[in-house]
Amino acid sequence: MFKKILIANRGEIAVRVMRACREMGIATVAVYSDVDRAALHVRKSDEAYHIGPAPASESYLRMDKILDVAKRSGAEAIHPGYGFLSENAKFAQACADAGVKFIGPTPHSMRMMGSKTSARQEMEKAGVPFVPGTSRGLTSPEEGEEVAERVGYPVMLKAAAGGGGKGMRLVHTRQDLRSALESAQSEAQRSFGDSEVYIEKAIVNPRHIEMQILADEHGNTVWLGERECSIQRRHQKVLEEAPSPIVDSDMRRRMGEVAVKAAQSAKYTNAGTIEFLVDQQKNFYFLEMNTRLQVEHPVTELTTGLDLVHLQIHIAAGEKLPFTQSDLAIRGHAIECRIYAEDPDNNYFPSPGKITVLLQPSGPGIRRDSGMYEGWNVPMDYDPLLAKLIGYGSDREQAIMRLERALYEYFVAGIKTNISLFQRILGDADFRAGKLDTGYLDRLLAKNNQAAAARAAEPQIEALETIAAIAAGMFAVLDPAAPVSKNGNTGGPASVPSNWKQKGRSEALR
Ligand code: MV4
Repeated sequence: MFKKILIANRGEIAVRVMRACREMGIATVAVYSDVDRAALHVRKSDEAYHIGPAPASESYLRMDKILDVAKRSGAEAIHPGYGFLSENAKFAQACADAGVKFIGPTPHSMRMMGSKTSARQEMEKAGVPFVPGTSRGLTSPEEGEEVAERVGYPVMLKAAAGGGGKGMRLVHTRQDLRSALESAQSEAQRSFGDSEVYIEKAIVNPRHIEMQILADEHGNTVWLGERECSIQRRHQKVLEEAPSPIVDSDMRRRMGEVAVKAAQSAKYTNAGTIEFLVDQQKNFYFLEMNTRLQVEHPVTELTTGLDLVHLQIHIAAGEKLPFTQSDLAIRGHAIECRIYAEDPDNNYFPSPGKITVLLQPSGPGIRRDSGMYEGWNVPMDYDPLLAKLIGYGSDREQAIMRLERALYEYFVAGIKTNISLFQRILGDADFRAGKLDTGYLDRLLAKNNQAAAARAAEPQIEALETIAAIAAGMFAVLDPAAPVSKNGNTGGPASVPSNWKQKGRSEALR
């Protein structure tokens, strides 16, 4: 087993990985940039090395600097976390060349799953269902038109080197296909240096459900249950839960077996996730594979009772999985809220700055994976994820109640956060009914914006009513022939001034 591990990341995930290391008696090495000198992951580590200025390109993405720290500190392994170099095959290879164990899959698996078309070709061979369409880039507009006729409109054009929604085009009719294909290819060339674009039938209002898998280096692969990740804003997940409200045990087993087949076709090792699109009839289609530990892994940990980071480290140390598929069971329900330093009243723009007061929730069923502390300066240079708040219960209702209670306890001053967004989501009828799809959050925010616009208009409406009432009162007084009801009202809107005002005025002016 390793004696020392370097965590090539920052924020909440670096703290999370360090916790697993400390529990295993493994020393930890942190790396940090100028703005992270006082960051929590630096404070929690046994050793810390400065690796450069704030920009990730000069610090957390600098493979040479990170490998140099591994050598100087004597770290035998590197955990990449998520983001940064976690899915960089060149980095995984550089670790292997330097004799440092990369805690994750091999460069081969990463490369195979990194290109959306090579991944689809592998799935085709493995018999894994993927969205009808091509598994290679289109070679001509005519080919695109032929496939679109076969699978049926609407279709989705996607960049092979893309991901996370970049380089995607939804096309509804044949007339629009050629121009959409040209613009998708030129955008792909500009954004990814690779103009390859393939075509799929568009799944309307899909759910995004992903399956966690775990594989050791001795050919054993298991599935650990699914996560519902449909609540996203601009392709960024906001709230995730396990299990999915619509997956029953039979569907779970089928998705799990497909995910294991996909992982085995890539000779995958360590923790990975197969993303599926699920249509309204609950058919599921391979979308892509994530070759890293994901932000939302805690909801799987809570519903399986496993520690995925412990298991990643044991696998990287060459050990066999300590269980088989039949040993595993899903129990209870977990929901994760991603707490971002963003201003919900200003289009969710990042809200960096000093955290002047921080009151954090705890209590029954609450897990908090946090990278912040009172007095810390949230930098503007990185993803604004501050912490993950996870509620666990014996069922979905209890998880929701506990999370609502915990959000009520959360108090962060000095910066803005999106905590209020979760209070809206958890209280929303569609959310409680499990009626989710990738458009859910856009619809909720539009609903809230309409309500906010109506509230904003209210003062004007009240002002207009008051003006109308005054005008009516003045008219009644100035025109004695106007009908006046017995209580002195002139029959105007309900907000007409009260009787005594009316009476007083009419006496005085007569
Ligand atoms: C799709 C799709 C519908 N039909 N492909 C978005 C990012 C990338 N992961 C794939 N995405 C989609 N691919 C077909 N054939 C809808 C989406 C999609 C989406 C997928 C998962 C999570 C959120 C999403 C938000 C918008 C669109």
